[in-house]
Order: sequence, then C-alpha cells, then structure tokens
Amino acid sequence: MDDLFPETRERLSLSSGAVLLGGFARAEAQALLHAVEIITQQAPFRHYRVAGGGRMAAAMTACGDYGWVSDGQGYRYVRTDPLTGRPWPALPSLFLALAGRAARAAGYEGFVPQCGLINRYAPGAGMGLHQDRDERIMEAPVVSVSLGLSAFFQWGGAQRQDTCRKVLLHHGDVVVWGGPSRSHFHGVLPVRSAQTGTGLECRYNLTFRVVD
Ligand code: MD6
Ligand code: FE
Repeated sequence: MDDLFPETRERLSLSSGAVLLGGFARAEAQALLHAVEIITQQAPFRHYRVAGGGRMAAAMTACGDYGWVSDGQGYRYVRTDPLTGRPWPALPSLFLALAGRAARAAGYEGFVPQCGLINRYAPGAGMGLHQDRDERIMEAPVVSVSLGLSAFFQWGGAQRQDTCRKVLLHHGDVVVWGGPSRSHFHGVLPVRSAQTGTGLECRYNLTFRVVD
C-alpha cells in the first residue's frame, strides 16, 4: 500500500495518542529559554528530595497555578513554591500559546495548561522510568518541550515491563501524550556531555499539564 502520510520526525507516532513533533518549537526556542531565565530568577532551580533519602538528578522549578514538588514524604502539586513561600511565577503567554498549538497539532483541542514544569538536566542526569499520574485530570494530554542538549527519551507502555522505544529528542522537539497513552511509562536516559550544536550546557525540558 502507498504511504499517504509517511512517518517522519516532523510527526512520528509513538503509540496511540502519543506523537513526536520534531522541531515544532525550534523557531521560538531562544524566546522559550529567555522566559525560563526570567522564571528561574523568581523560582530558582532546585533538586528535590525523593523517598529513600536521595535527590532527583534533574533540577526542577515550575510556573503557573501549580508546581510539582517532592520532599521525601511524596510528590504533589502545590500552589506555593516551598523554596520562596510565594506563588509560582505566571505561565508566560508564549508557553500557553505553544502548548495549545502543539496539543492541537497532536489532535487535542482546547488544551489550557495550569502548570509548566521546568527541568534542567546537566550531563549525566536522567530520569528513571515513571508514569505521570499525580494530576487529578487525566483527560488532558501532557505537552513536553525539549531544549538544549539532546537526550534519549524512553517511551514504554501501560506496564512498567512493556518494551521501551528509544527516541532521541533534540532542541526544539515537542512530544505530546494523551488519550490511551496518557499514563504510559517514560523516562530520560542520562544526558551525554560533549555535544555540539546549541551552545547550551544542559538539557531543559518544559512539560505542560492540566492538574485539576
Ligand atoms: C523529559 N519529563 O524530560 C520528560 N515527568 O523529557 C518527564 O517525564 C517529567 O519532566 C514528570 C515530571 C517532570 C518531567
Ligand atoms: Fe514524566
């Protein structure tokens, strides 16, 4: 059969409801990074404690009505930054617009995130296989934007032991997962150093979510 819609990096289906939009945010990447810089002046990056006594390898912060925090007692969404005692910085309109456009391009209309989580991965940092399921609303997708250094994203299934697909995510790539894929396992392999390209020394990831 002829391929009417050949799979390209520009639009690569990962599983039902999950799609990589390669380069979708490339044109506005610098503006996104600038917005991250402004946000982190108000809500600095920090390494949260995790159950068991360690700390997360990725540094995190957030913007919007909610931020996601971990303190060793567990994970949760809170309206106030525990580091500063202040509300999280507002979601910049640039973030809102991009998240809405990416969700629509992936087939999800009317996506208005309440939270933008911002992760910074230094070389060597990754994120283990997990599900995003602390949100009370699971009907809305997650929109994830990669900036800076490239990294392998692991995309699994509904069960932890399901086979994972490895997808290299580059500066400006967007991944959207929702519907039947909303609670699929995923992770990030440790970021390798000595990459050339963006001039950045870390990988940044923005994930946009509806919380409640
Ligand atoms: C990524 N991030 O960095 C994927 N999950 O490409 C996540 O899966 C993620 O950044 C929960 C909380 C924050 C995250
Ligand atoms: Fe996640």
